[in-house]
Amino acid sequence: MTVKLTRRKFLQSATCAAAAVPMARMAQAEQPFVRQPYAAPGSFAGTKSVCGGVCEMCFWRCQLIGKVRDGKLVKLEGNPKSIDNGASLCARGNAGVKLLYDPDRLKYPMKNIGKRGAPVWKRISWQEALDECASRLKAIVDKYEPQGLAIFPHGASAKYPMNFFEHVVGTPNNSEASFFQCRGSRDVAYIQTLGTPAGEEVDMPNAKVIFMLGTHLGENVHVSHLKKYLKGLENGAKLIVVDPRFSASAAKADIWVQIKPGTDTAFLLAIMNYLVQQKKYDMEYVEDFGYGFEEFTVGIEHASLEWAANICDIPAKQIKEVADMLADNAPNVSIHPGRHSSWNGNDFQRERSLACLTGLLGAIGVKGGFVKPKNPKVGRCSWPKVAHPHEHALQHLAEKYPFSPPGTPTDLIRETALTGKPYAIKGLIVWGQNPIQTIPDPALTVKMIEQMDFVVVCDVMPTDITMYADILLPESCYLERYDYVKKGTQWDYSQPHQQYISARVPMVSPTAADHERKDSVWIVNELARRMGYEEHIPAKSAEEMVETILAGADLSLAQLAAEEGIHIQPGVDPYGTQYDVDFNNRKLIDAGFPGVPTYIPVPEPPKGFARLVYGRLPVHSFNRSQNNVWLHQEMPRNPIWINDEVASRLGLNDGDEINLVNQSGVKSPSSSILKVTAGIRKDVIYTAHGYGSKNPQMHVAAGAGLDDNSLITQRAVDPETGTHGMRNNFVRIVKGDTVLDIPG
Ligand SMILES: Nc1nc2c(c(=O)[nH]1)N[C@H]1C(S)=C(S)[C@@H](COP(=O)(O)OP(=O)(O)OC[C@H]3O[C@@H](n4cnc5c(=O)[nH]c(N)nc54)[C@H](O)[C@@H]3O)O[C@H]1N2
Ligand SMILES: Nc1nc2c(c(=O)[nH]1)N[C@H]1C(S)=C(S)[C@@H](COP(=O)(O)OP(=O)(O)OC[C@H]3O[C@@H](n4cnc5c(=O)[nH]c(N)nc54)[C@H](O)[C@@H]3O)O[C@H]1N2
Ligand code: SF4
Ligand SMILES: [Mo]
Repeated sequence: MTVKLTRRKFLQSATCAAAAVPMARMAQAEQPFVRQPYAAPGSFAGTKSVCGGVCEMCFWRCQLIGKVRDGKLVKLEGNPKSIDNGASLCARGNAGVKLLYDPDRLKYPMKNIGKRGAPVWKRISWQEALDECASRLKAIVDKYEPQGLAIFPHGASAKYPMNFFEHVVGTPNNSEASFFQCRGSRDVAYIQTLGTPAGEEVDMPNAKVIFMLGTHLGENVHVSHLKKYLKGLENGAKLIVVDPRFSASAAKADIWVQIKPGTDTAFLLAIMNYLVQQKKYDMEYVEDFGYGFEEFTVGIEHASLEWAANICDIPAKQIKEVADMLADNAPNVSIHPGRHSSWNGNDFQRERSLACLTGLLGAIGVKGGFVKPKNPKVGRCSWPKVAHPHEHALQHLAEKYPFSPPGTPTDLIRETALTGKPYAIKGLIVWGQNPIQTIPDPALTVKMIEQMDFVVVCDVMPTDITMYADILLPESCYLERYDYVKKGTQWDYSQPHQQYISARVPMVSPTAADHERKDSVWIVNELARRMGYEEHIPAKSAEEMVETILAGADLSLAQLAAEEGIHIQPGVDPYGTQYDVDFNNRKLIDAGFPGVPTYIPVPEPPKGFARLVYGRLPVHSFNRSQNNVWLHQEMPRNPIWINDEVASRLGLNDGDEINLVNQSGVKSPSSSILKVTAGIRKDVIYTAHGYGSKNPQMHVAAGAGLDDNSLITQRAVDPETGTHGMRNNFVRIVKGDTVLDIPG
């Protein structure tokens, strides 16, 4: 079956994955999407278009224009000048208006006069908030040295504070969710194999085959990336999707491999061994650019089709079919590197296998392959690096995880804080991250927080982490502030190559009578002054910071405004850059790890349990959009997917109210509804991340749906990178007071 889809049809099927599937059982099991009507936005007559905005409902940062009337934003649209997202925004991007005007948003600095976790808030002035933050943080640095502080940042506005605390104050304990709970193991594995981080740089519009392993594009929505994918399908690319679940992408696949979770590396090794044995790999590319190929072939020769079929619980002939389809269309194949790669704690090996497969097929620097475009150069505006003697801290990290992504593994920070060894961590700064819902083992995170002398949280919404702050700082949101520039290249290289530069500028005034929100540059500068670091301040304001970055590209905010918010310039031909492929990596061997990609088995579900797996919904961003009323109305609770045969044996029905309890007896604090479907393996239970806030101040989101993270109490730390595998947790179903075993 060749898939040809119009954009509308694709987006329909993206939100309702099984709609187009010729499987009677599947179609029966699907629940129609329930749409509740919401108030029509009214007329846009009399609005003024403001260009130059950049979305941050997720981190793809699409370029916006806003329709503004009487100083109020009434609608967001894609900037038609964009050569990235174009005039399109996703549902979440559109709903940014509702974040801006969410009545639950943080408005004033607040002090917790109750307990951490059970706060009683008292409104305080910025003066008081900053004085207290500065003196408490300074006291910790004086007593415990800079490594006595830890920062958990995420997002554009967190860069400035992160650099301040790392470069100037000197703490090495900095853990970004985007690395340690997301893409860290992918990027490091690609660096160790191809010498460059992966990005999601595959030329899907020009591919003959698109190969995706647990990447559920369509539910995972990044507008320009989705457009690339769609263009590839429209151009006739064949699609291979490896996923234990019938995802939005599996619904469009020519081959859907319903793999047993955690076994993907065995699958990839068997494909590569078959290609080598059958001499179906790109010998010329391997000869010219491969290193350690001999050892590699020996190291994977045990990986027969039957061996992998047995481990992965799929037919051997399907593995052969996949390998043949890749070889027959090489080198014009997109081996998608994935994005969220923290799965089971054997993730570095899987990502390295993906990179080796890319090299084996010669799918590098060619149409349809792994192609890294050159981004335009811009200037820098960062805190200067001030020398700090924290070698012992760094040594601790280097010894434990030699292939760690930038920053410090979250678990290492928690462990260090809880044991006080090799040093005490007594101050915590959280900026744009919600560790209670995004770091495995939330109870351990709470313990770490409890032993802190001081906790400051800067956020826009009262999400769960804010309940643990001593001082809570309200930041202006992405529609009210200047911050970092967005740069990139055109996504579809069938056009003349182009690059773009845009900057985030406010769509509406950041000040209003009903609140006192400030941007991160202002907040951090005020802190820096009070902590005695004034001389290092790199920019007086967020606006000045943006001007400095733009000046590096001979641009200015005025110039950008004159160019409708986006500067476009000729790009560099992205094809032709080839990368060496390290099939047998010496550095890994020297550090005591296998040089050749290796399958490491992961724990199996105990009898009566299924593996808990989670992913994205098109209408939510991580957990940050839970309280957004438009998005909430699209999907008020997260359906819990269960196999239809399992459901029928347990007497469960679609729409049943259920809960989950995990292997350690931890039950989710709030319940959700069951989705009975043939589109999931019997040994897996799946739900979407980003529900079930416990903060009563989130009037839309509190208690709505089930929080996947509450059940992720067992973490699997990737031995090479220190990133956090989160899918080695196992659950049973709770209906009423009865706990139901999952039949084997
Ligand atoms: N709408 C929306 N889009 C987003 C985001 C968002 O919050 N909302 N977040 C963005 C971010 S930061 C990220 S990192 C990405 C995340 O999106 P992706 O990187 O695409 O996906 P994951 O969340 O890792 O994976 C979910 C898929 O993996 C499958 N899966 C689970 N276990 C296994 C396994 O062992 N093997 C295989 N082969 N598949 C498995 C699941 O069934 C599911 O379909 O999405 C991005 N896009
Ligand atoms: N259980 C589980 N854990 C996960 C994942 C999962 O699927 N399941 N996914 C992982 C992945 S791929 C990722 S990328 C991470 C994401 O992890 P996080 O970064 O923790 O998640 P977000 O939902 O982006 O929200 C973080 C916080 O930022 C706040 N925020 C939003 N905008 C702003 C702003 O402008 N300024 C400030 N100061 N704060 C703001 C939000 O209100 C929220 O409290 O989670 C990872 N952890
Ligand atoms: S993909 Fe959607 S949420 Fe993410 S930046 Fe683009 S419009 Fe915003
Ligand atoms: Mo992510």
